[in-house]
Amino acid sequence: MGNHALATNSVVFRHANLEITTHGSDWYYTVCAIMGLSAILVMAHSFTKHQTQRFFHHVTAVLLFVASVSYFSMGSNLGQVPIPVEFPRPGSSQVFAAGTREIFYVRYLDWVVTTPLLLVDLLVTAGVPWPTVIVTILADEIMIVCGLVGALTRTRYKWGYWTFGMLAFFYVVYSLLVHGRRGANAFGGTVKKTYYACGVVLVTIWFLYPIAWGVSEGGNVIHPDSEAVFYGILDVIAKPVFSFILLWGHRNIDMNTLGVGVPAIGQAAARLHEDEKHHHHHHHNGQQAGTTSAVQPEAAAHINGANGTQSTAA
Ligand code: RET
Repeated sequence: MGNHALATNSVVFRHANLEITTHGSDWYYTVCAIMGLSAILVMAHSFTKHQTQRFFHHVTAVLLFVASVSYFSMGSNLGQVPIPVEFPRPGSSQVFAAGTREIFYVRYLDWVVTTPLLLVDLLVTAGVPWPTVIVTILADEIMIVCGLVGALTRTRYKWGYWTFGMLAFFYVVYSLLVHGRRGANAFGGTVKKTYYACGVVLVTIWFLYPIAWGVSEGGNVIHPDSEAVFYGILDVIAKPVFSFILLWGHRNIDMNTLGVGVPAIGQAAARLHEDEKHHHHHHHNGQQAGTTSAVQPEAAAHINGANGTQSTAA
């Protein structure tokens, strides 16, 4: 059973002179499988957590599924468009003056959905306030759209988009280094450790993307098969590896501490009834509960009484 994707999809739209080969296709399908299996593992693991404690599992599973679909597209030689190159490089053994290069715009559709989710994973871990999260995500979206438009541009003006993208990227990094770090330091403990571990992976790996772009869509230096390997390795570290470190770090963090404990259906009503029954002899046990350092004792008593995982009242 060989890989016939290239031949089958050669009839879909137009094709560049310089395209992935079956090797590139095989590799893209391999990464597609890694992303898909990781997503399934994350979903399976989410069932070991209480219903209210699955926020990061769900965000992470979604971004892994989206990446899997994007890699399916690229393995199938779809989600691409031929673009004339700025530098044909006649002497190059990699791109040999092919003239048009295959640009996978589907890569950017993936990133425009998944990079904000990765930022949510990291910034919400540090308890960063939502207005800051939204502004950081906006900068991230600008960065990705600049990368897309630049990749579709034939002339040297493509580097203008790359430069604007870099400016937006610096804001994202600034936000992680300043706002995120401040939040993580305020929590200390496991939250801080997890934020720093994942933050270092994210910032170092993300810095390599503009370089990959510079030698692929930008400068037309490396073959689309090499581009597949370059981006593929980055994506496996930026998504599955990053996610596993993050979720491992979250094994002992209470979602209510971070404000993303999702109430089970009917729980709010149940809590109301409980409160009405017990309001005569209210227990102020928030301090002793230990896991809810970020909430006021009053609020902590309510949360502990209702979420079923660490009820010390009753
Ligand atoms: C572009 C070109 C414009 C300048 C910059 C870029 C950065 C892209 C990044 C992408 C990250 C992607 C991830 C994917 C996960 O699988 C758009 C290449 C700065 C940082 C993390």
